[in-house]
Amino acid sequence: MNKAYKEFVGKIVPKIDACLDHYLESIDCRLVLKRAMLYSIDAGGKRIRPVLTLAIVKSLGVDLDDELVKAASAVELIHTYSLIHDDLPEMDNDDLRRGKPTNHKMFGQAMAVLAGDALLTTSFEWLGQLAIDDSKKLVLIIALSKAAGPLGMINGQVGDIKGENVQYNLEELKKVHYGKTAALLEYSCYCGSLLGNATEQQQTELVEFGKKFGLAFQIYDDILDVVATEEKLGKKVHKDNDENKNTYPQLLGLDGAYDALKQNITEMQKILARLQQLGMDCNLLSGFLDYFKISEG
Ligand code: GRG
Repeated sequence: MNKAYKEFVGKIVPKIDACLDHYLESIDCRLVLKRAMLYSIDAGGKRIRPVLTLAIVKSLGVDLDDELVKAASAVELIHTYSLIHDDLPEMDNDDLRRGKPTNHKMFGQAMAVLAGDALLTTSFEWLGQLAIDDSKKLVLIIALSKAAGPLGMINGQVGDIKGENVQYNLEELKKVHYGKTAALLEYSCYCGSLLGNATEQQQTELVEFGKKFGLAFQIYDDILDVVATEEKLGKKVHKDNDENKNTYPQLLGLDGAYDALKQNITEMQKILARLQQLGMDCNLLSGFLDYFKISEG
């Protein structure tokens, strides 16, 4: 495990957690709504999206402060809303998430929908309130809207639902994975490049890194659904197969899925090498590649 990455995660995740809790606690709304929002926010997520943003900002030589932590954490609200809605009976119908009862199991379906809606809208409020340059704020708000909306995550989810019992080809599957998973991770890298004042060339590479990381992240998620246990994942396994979902193992076989994952990892390593040549210290960012434990295959 990359030491710089481990130390960074150990220090930054508690700050992200505290930021999320502090601002959500301060909202003057019905207590049950606040509890439902905080339940899923505090349910043990890895915070990989804000961590990625902040790792990029730091690697670009900018000191992290509370405002930057808030800027980076806005995407976590959207990620959490997407999981709450994805778990609903009308979508994936899951009872367990991160080893705990899903939001609608705790608060009922109506409150789960509303808690998700509230997290989604609060995310944009946070970005709008940031004490950073107005033009940067606007660019971030548009980028996050695109990543989370019908050009990104929502489109991916529709592709996922419409793909049940329909065989996608690799290009079609990549598009679904891009929307479902990579769009938010790509945004996280874009956000980091903007807040860290990356050059245009660095920004292009960082956005590509996010896209590849996101695709690898979803391929790995597909693989885990086949090879991992419910205990390890904190959610049901083998669901993709049971629901006839389009996944990398279903399309390419398990070995083919591992090969695709390895190819993405190699491409990410090449991007990091190019970023290093562009003057960025990529030691911390290389730690994100350790997330994929391909030896399990
Ligand atoms: C319902 C609008 C709407 C969108 C749902 C993102 C998504 C679209 C559904 C969630 C289920 C899923 C397979 C998402 C793919 C991305 C993924 C692997 C999410 C899990 O992300 P982690 O591992 O979660 O970062 P933690 O628990 O660490 O926060």
